[in-house]
Amino acid sequence: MASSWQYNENLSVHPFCSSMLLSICSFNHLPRFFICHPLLAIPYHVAAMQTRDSLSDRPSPTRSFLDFPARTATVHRTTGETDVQVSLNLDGQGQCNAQTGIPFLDHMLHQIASHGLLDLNIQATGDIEIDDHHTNEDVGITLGQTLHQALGDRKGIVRFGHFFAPLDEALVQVTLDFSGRPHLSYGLEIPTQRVGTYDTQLVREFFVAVVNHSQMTLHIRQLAGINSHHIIEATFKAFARALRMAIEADPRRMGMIPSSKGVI
Ligand SMILES: [Mn+2]
Repeated sequence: MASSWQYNENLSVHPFCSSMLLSICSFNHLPRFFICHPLLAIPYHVAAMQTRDSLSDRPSPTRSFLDFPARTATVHRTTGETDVQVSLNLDGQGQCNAQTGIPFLDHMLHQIASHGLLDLNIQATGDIEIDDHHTNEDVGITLGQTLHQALGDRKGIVRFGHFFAPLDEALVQVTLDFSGRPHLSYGLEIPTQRVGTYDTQLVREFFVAVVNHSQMTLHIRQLAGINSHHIIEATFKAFARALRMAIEADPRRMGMIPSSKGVI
């Protein structure tokens, strides 16, 4: 198994430095190391950065570190109301191509990809001449299905994730768990009916759909916020970062399902 953070033996450093460097590269202990050894940290930091730069062309650090099989999924879902195709790479680089016909939803999907470090391609057509409800919901359903498929049996993942995201005056906390038990606790109080042309009631509908089809437990708490755009965008950013935490590898869980029951 190749590690993108593996120790580079070509660096000329003292053996003690080498062992420290290995720890830094493998387990990302740099902040603690700075605190314990402020005068010694700089050369290690430089060496670590050189190592990282020499490996920077690697496509996916998380995946290679864990040796996960490819964690990708594509779902094409067609109904009488919508046609939605979602392709997802959990170990991506934040690339997003979202064309749902709902510009504000596209903006939020970009937040999920960018801050979740997912690669996301979402193409949707739907009956938006009625309103955005069906397309918004079906994008959420299909995204939830791709998440569920790409995660598979959940072996080796952290499983839980949480994040507080500020956006100016808005502050939103998201906590989630890939528990296998769909649940949404939705605590947003969005002060306006619309953001642009987007009906703000559709935020809840989107997350209901994602939760039910990814089998995720999701709690959303709004701690502050005045502007509707800020509140919603902070929510999607917090969701993305919490998602990123939950789907990343737990090196001590390698090959194991993160549940005391042995199954999720
Ligand atoms: Mn925005």
